[in-house]
Amino acid sequence: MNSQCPIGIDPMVGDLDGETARIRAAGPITKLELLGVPAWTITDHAIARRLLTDTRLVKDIDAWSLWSSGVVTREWPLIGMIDAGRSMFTVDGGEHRRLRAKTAQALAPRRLAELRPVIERMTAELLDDLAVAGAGGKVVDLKQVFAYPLPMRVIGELMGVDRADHPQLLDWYKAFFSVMTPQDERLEVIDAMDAYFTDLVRKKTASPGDDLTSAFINADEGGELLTEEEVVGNIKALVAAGHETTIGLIVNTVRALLAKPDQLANVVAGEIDWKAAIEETLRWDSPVTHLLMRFATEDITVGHDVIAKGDGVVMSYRAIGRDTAVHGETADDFDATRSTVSRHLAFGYGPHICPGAALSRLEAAIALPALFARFPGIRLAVPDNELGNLPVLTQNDLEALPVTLHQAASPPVSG
Ligand code: PLO
Repeated sequence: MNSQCPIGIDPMVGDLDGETARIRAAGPITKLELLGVPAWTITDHAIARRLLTDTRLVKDIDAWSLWSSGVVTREWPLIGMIDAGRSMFTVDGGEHRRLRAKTAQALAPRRLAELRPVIERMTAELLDDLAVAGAGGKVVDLKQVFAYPLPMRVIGELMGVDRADHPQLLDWYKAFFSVMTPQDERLEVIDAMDAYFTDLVRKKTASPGDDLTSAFINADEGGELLTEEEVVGNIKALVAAGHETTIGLIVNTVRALLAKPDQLANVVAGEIDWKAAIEETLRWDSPVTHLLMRFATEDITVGHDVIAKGDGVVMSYRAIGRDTAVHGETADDFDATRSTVSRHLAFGYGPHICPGAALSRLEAAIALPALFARFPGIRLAVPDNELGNLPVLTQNDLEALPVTLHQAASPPVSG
């Protein structure tokens, strides 16, 4: 039983591998302390799968006893991750299916095929920017110049968000996720984002476009109209989830490969599929560290522990990816040739499984080969162990990824 001493999570993310190991060592189900608030977490692949399809766990924050009793309030820095408005992210059952239906259509493989050339063009543009920023062997932050803007451009295109607004949105999300942001500021950012997306919905109501925002607003034949709150909630969820996590996927894959030149060489030579390298990153260095949160509507027994009615349950996806029962004793190593690369839960499981999984895989599968084809000499500019994580508790992404694009030009040979 682990319920006695919750494991504190370092909000500065000073040693993520150490922390992942520590919570795994505490058992398949254990208690975390998230900035002062206790919650169960799952680190075991099989248990996670079981609970992610258990209808006794729900997303509705009102089922959380610490919230309904007023112990947790809007002052808690992580509240925005849970009290996020009504959307496909926060409801279950039939209502959830209704709110999610159009997203599934919009992100279906056939529709994604149409997006491919658009993503290729965006990638090529950003690689041009990267070439300029890193010209002459200068150290350049690959995250800032390449990985950070790309996913917002893609999801922005899909949702009908103006390119001119992307820098503002990215700033807001950065402040929203960072533990460094004072809570009063974070609450203002949340209000500003709500106002922004409400305004977007009203504009698209007045003049619809060929985008998912307009599709949410307009009921199709036999379809039921979503309320404005639901449309806004869905858009907020898709823009947030559609960019932040994919930045992490691109950054973490580049980092893994630059730190493992042998595997990178095999990927570039076509001996290892790009797909395998991307799946292995999802497993080994999952862009989502902890997913907050589900709540028990009745007591749920898991092994020797009982998740009591009203308790909160986190899925620690990065730890789940290191489950030795699934991936063997080498689970802590990045190995794109392992047979279990695809057996991860980085996109979740069950009814809430990530509706954007195929889109994020597509973005990574376009961006990464293009990057390494254009800059075959790309190298880390600092040792791997000096790369620092963003101070974000739930998301796994680097603060910066300094690289050089070309090996330094050799000095001119004199004589
Ligand atoms: C971000 C703030 C938004 O206003 C509401 C919202 C909805 C969906 C959430 C997202 C927030 C944070 C990132 C999440 C996303 C769903 C999937 C994504 C949790 C809270 C992941 C897995 O990281």
